[in-house]
Amino acid sequence: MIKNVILDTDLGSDVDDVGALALANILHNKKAINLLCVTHTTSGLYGPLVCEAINQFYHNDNIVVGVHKGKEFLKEELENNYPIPTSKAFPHKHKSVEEMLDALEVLKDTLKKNDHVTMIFIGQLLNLANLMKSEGGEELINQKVDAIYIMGGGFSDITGLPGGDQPEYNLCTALEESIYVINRLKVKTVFVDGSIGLKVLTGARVCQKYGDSHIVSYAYSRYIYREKDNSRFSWDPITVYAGCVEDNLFEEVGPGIVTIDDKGNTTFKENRNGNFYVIKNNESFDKIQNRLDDLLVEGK
Ligand SMILES: [Ca+2]
Repeated sequence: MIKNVILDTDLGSDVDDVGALALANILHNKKAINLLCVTHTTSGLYGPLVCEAINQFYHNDNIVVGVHKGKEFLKEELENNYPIPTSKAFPHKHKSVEEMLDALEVLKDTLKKNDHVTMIFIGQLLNLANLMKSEGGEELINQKVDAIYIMGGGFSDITGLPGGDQPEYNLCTALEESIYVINRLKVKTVFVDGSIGLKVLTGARVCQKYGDSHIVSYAYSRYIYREKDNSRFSWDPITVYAGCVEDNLFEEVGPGIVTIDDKGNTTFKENRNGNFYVIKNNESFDKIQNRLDDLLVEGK
């Protein structure tokens, strides 16, 4: 059975969300997953339009993008960078975020209509916290969600890698929500520590091959912190891959219990009654990079 997937992103502040959403569309088109919907978690005005543009680029403009309509969060961050030019260069369904549906409604509606859902979070956990705090939201998750994948936390004791920053960016930029979510989640939850993403640079091959005709290439080659070959660290593409594809690239260590302190530092302790897992790479970083770049290049 192919996985039903919901992808929640903070696309806009970093460009690897573009590669991650492209990957989700590519896996959907290969019928490896069923991408049910996309939700966007910041108050950025252009990130959600780029999400729609990516879906449309891959002929999936029927996949709904919901936007965060709660308290204002990271509104202006780095929008001049790649989201504005990319949203102007590629067509998308809506003219502005005001016209788009509320992420909370999209999440609830999608969960009500589907079973065995995998939710993947590659930004802050605002939409997930809002869903859990809403009436019936937690029950919906417990009934409908098989697993949650989160790009977040630092677990260098498990990955064996340096660079798993503590406190980690995604969790500590919306700390109240992260603590709320981590303390209450009862379904299987898998953390992807940023240290693996830091070892894997992707995007160069798609940029080299397609130039500005390709939305991934267009965004990556305009991102302010890109590498010289237009590649970027792969935190989010790795999280999407690990959440969608069951193969031997990654291993889920666990079960156990994850705790988060009031500064956002995370700890994992093995416990057979726990519901948390942490990702560890099983294959070389070169192999992971090649697999992700192969998909990005083949996908179009
Ligand atoms: Ca992200």
